[in-house]
Amino acid sequence: MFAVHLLSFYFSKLQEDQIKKVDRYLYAMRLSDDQLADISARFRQEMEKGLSNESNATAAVKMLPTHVYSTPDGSEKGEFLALDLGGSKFKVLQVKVSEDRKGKVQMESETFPIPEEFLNGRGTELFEHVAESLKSFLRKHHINHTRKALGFTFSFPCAQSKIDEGVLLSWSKNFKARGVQGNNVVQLLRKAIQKVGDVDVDVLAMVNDTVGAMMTCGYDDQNCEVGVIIGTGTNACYIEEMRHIDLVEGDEGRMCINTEWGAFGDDGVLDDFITSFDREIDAASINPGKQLFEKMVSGMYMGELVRLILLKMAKKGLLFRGQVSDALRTKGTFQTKHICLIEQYKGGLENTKEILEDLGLNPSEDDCIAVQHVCTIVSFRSANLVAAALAAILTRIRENKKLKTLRTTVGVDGTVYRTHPQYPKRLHKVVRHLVPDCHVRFVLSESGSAKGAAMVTAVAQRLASQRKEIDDTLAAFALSPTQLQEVKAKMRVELERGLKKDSHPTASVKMLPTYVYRTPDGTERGKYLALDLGGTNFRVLVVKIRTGMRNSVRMYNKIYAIPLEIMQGTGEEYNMFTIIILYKLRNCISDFLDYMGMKNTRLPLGFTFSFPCNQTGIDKGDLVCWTKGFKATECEGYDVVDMLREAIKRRNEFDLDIVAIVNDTVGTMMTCAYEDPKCQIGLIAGTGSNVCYMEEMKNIEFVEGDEGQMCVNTEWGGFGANDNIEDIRTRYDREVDGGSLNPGKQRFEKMTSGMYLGEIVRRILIDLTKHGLLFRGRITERLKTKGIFETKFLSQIESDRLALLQVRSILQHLGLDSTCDDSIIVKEVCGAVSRRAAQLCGAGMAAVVDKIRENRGLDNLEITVGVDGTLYKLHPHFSTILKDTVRELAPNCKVDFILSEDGSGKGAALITAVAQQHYTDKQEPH
Ligand code: 0WK
Ligand code: 0WK
Ligand code: BGC
Ligand code: BGC
Repeated sequence: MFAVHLLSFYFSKLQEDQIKKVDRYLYAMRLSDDQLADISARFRQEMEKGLSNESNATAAVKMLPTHVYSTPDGSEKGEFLALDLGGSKFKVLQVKVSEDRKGKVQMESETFPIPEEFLNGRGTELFEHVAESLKSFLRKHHINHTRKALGFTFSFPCAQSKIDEGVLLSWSKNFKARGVQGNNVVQLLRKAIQKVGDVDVDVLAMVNDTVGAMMTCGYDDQNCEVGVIIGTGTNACYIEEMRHIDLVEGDEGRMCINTEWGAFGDDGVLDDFITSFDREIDAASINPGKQLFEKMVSGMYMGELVRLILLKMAKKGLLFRGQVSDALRTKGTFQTKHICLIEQYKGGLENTKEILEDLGLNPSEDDCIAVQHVCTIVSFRSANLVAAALAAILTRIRENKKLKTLRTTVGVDGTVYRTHPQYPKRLHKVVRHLVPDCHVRFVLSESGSAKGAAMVTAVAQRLASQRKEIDDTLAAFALSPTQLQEVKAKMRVELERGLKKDSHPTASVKMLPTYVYRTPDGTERGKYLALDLGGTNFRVLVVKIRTGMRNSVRMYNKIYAIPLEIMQGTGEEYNMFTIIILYKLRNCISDFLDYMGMKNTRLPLGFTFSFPCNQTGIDKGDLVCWTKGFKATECEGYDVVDMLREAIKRRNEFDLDIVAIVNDTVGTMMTCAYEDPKCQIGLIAGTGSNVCYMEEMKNIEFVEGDEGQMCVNTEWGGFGANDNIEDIRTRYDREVDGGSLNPGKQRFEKMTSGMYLGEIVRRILIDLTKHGLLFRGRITERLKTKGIFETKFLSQIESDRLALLQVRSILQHLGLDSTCDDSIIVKEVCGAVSRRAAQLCGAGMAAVVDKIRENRGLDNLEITVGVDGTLYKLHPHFSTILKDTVRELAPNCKVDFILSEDGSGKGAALITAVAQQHYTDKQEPH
């Protein structure tokens, strides 16, 4: 017994010496806790560099967005194909994910070789080899009968702007096929599959193997938010907060980041830890200066590191009595699998002896102990370095979550971690030592990353089908240039029909005469009262005009809201005007005249009345029909001016001289023409939608006289009443029309104006929610509430400056609990609806300006449009899209748009002034 103790003491002493010898020789590879903490801190900084916009381009650790937003949530299901390329084995797999988690995931896989010539040959050949392997797998497993979704695990650094795209930044490990770097590998794969033919698959997602590993482990452990590969290469991914990922838009939620930590140190930050052996490895590699961290850690290089160390120590006589063999001099003869054998507790030394003899060496016992320790130092350094980098990631997650203690799971894969006898234990130990405030569960990814790739593909498939449903829904709102041309042509036909004597009465675009024969010429002057009814607000104004054009108009106004019950008053005759006017107008005017000390002056009044009126004179107009939110009974068909006069007379508190009734488009045109004489068109894109323009009297067949011009109020809101735009009206338009105060009427208006756009959006959102595409499929009472989605929300939601977060708060405010994806979809729906509205107005306007151009027999027309209305004013894109559409559809017209700063009240006053002049001129015989 004593002898045994003596022997083992003698032996351990021996061992000790060898170990010390190696420790001295490789002291640079033995990293202390402080050094590891330092490396961890450096990696932390590299992560931040990679995440920030400013420094990403020069960052060594690229922190690549993966467009994977969450780990599996159990809703994944279906049959998928997966390709796993880039690790030590190239695999093709079929993955069946059953609905109920209990059913687990069935997988069939086959490993295919990658001949050397494809690793270094032309990229297209490599991908054709992959496609051929896929084809033979499908044949062998009789899977080729239905189109299958495919997830592609591609274990190299790729820049991804979406889940099914990946531009290879640089090859690593032993791959360097030509013509791939800088290209979209998903496209290369799709092309190769097409070329090979007879492979019916949809490549829906591309993931890095770290992401695959994380998702695979995440399927069984929801806490898994980190994926680590320690195999041929090494890398890690983790779930980061979107607000920290500058490269991707949006601050909401989280996304998985592929760190590509293999490149840590490529910018020199690890130089003080890189030994001469590492430099040698790097210099002899296919990508010198690149992937320095990987070359200190991963399986492709660990064996070679040991060989170089043994070779050097042998040459220094520290090993094998200075004997060196050809095999030991030859690159790649000593592999990482040898290290795994050598470091086995049981039989490690025997394995060492055998392996060294296979390398043509004749090792002594000491040599074997020394070689075993060299392997330990090399593999231990690898585990330490991985632990240091992983500790940085774990600390970041803990801080992102503002937690004292983090509980999380790390999914791991790779042959080094799988096959090295001590590696996992060492890694776990050092990690827990470096970050004691992180309780980490390490899970080995049993089935490789394919399962994870299938999960990502399942989510991508769900998102893709959702995307398709949303695209199909919104496709109806995407008008093609041809369709817009047709709308322009049809609008032109209706303009003509409205002007023609025989078709005017039945025309859908009413083309109402306004008895305004010219735009202002600067001779107007005087003091006028103006009323402005029909837009968002009711305004009463006093306008002072001094002769001369620029800045010679003074205005004072007060704004009043019109209560709904008045807008849609029912019961005894004339009640609407009576109440509103008397109270509002009287109070305002008397209050104003008091303020101005002009109590008993009788001022001429211009009345902007923004509804279709059949005028027979400047101060005579029968209301054709209410539009927008108005529906007061007993008014349609009656002369509006008479009704107003009647209402005022009833109270007899003050007297008004109503000289003109004006449509808001005309008021707007006049207001703007006062600034720009080329302004001959008035456009309202507000609660309602309408346009007026100066038409040649000779074309207005139902009004006496062929000389000069008259402004025509087109009332294009009625366009479509004769079903000529049913081809572009969607079912949402019909629903909104059906739910409106005037079904069947104002169809064009209901596709273009502020009163209705929000409602169209709401109905689309309901539909998408019904299909489970939004708001988790829950249709809340709020969402069912008509009119809650006011058009102003479109303008806010579509503002570029608004982050998704703010979109969410608007939806929150509407009582719609939404996710980040929901906000993106809502923003898209708003965009589709408002874009169509602007395009339709553009097409209508193109018809008007081209008509004016032809009226004047011009090849080219220069003209200005005066515009008003909250939609045009407040919506971030409406005006631009409208202008672009006019430019495209009426290329021979140079059309300027000027905003009416002062509203149509000023225009009404100018018209009143012109009307008065006209009137007095008629009185005084020249
Ligand atoms: C198995 C995974 C694969 C990954 C590989 C890494 O399925 O995606 O690339 O692990 O380990 P390696 O094979 O390089 O040792
Ligand atoms: C302001 C004008 C008014 C017009 C309104 C239209 O002064 O006459 O009706 O614009 O815009 P809305 O208020 O309907 O958005
Ligand atoms: C690649 C990574 C990959 C890792 C593990 C590295 O060489 O750059 O994308 O995740 O190997 O396979
Ligand atoms: C009315 C027009 C008005 C337009 C803009 C439409 O509903 O019919 O007269 O110009 O709204 O306010």
